[in-house]
Amino acid sequence: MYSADQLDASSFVEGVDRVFYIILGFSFIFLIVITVLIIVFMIKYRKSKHPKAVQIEGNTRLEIAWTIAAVILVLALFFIGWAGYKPMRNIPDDAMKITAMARMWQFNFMYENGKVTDSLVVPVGQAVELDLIALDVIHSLYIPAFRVKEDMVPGIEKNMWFRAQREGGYDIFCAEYCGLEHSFMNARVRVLSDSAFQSWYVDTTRVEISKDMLPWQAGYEILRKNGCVACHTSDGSKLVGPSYRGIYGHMAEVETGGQSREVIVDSLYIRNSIFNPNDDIVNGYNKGLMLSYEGLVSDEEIGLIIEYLRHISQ
Ligand code: HEC
Ligand SMILES: [Cu+2]
Repeated sequence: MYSADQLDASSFVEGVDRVFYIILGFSFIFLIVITVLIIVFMIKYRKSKHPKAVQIEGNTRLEIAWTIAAVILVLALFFIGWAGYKPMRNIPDDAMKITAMARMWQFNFMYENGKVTDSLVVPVGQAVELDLIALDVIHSLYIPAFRVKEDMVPGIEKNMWFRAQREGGYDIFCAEYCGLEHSFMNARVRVLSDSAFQSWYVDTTRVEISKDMLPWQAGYEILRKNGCVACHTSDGSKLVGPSYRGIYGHMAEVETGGQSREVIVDSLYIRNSIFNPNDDIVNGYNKGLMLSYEGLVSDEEIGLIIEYLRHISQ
């Protein structure tokens, strides 16, 4: 929800809100004028007063007047809208670049120093450019509080930028219907002070795991942060992919290069399932849905994931 204190969340709020309220104002004026005219005409030309209908021929002057008035109005709205939109397309040269990746049903953000996160962390006051990559289907990155939204289309290079002006946390939504769990495809932007951002940025441990977590708990945290839980459950029920429950150490029926075979689910198989998901397709599931996590999940993290899978398979 927006509250008044977020009205300066980004430098675009003013321009976008101005157009919005001007258009809303015009709509309101027209609503009143048209409604009043309808009522006046209904009373003035009611049947008891005007028993015989009169045919009125065109009025050239009136028609020219309303055509010109409508064109001026629409052009004025266009230019006000354009003035608000143009700065959104002029990305400042000093903008900090972050790659935003979308897949079903998770956003990830990759920083220039290799940091990968599931929430977008940015410094206050600094221009940020997001390079948008969709890995599977069309998504759309929408930050309502900043008044920015841009489609993410597979195979097309797109970008967007903003300058956050107030420290705090704001919602990110996927604004393009992208399948089963689209409505849960959201994330957060965290706007930090410059010094807080710098100390966060230099810490390149990939997953923020607290010291008192057991390895299997850390493993679950990694599954959650990478959005694996959107497709895999831990309670034995089927989702988009097979459940994690009980798979470790058991046999899986898979199709490898068109051939059915049985494999034992061990560390090697799990690692390969994460980096090359389409090598072995588990029977009853579809190929091509799970994308490779190579470069996103480290070997160390896979170790923790395996700890978790063992834990829930005992
Ligand atoms: C978009 C949905 C989706 C996401 C997200 C996803 N997977 Fe999968 N996963 C699947 C599907 C579908 C299969 C079955 C087909 C196959 O084997 O490729 C699968 C198979 C697997 C298997 C083999 C399971 C078995 O029973 O043999 C493992 C292990 C696995 N995924 C781990 C992960 C991990 C770890 C992540 C997150 C880093 C992840 N998956 C994210 C859809 C997904
Ligand atoms: Cu989406």
